[in-house]
Amino acid sequence: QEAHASQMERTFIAIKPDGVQRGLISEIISRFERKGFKLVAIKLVVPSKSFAQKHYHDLKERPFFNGLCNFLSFGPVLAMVWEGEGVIRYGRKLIGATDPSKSEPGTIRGDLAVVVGRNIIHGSDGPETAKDEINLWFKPDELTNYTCNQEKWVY
Ligand code: 3AN
Repeated sequence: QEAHASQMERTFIAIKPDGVQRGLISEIISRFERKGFKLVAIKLVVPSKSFAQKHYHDLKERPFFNGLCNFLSFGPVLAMVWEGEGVIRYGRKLIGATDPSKSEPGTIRGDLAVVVGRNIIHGSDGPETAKDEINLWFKPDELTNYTCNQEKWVY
């Protein structure tokens, strides 16, 4: 059991300005918490447009890139790092499909969002992007390391 404690997988999760302003922070955090994942970093930030462009650099050729970056930098974003076994892939599952009109009920987007341009949450799509996004949004000393008793009953 001890082996799990130090090198657990991490992912970057962000509640976008629409999710923050619609009052969905606690709803979204509670879904990750209840699953058994562990919050290791969190902060509320207003990204600049150039920061948003860095975050979404993979999408720079897409027609919606400019609107997407304006949207992300419109207001506070809740940036988080969550930790747990399989958290990258399962985090995506909790979030649901990119287009909320296609995401299943029971997922965050399926339950709480309607259109793709306002899909309330971001989650890293793989181990490399998780690493890059955590490094982009957080300084090393903003990431915590701790064990909590709850984990003894999750793993
Ligand atoms: P995901 O957020 O599910 O990883 P990506 O990486 O394909 O999906 O897209 C990143 C973001 O770009 C989405 N969260 C969404 O806000 C926006 N986006 C994706 N497709 C479209 C689209 N067709 N029109 C407008 N915005 C889009």
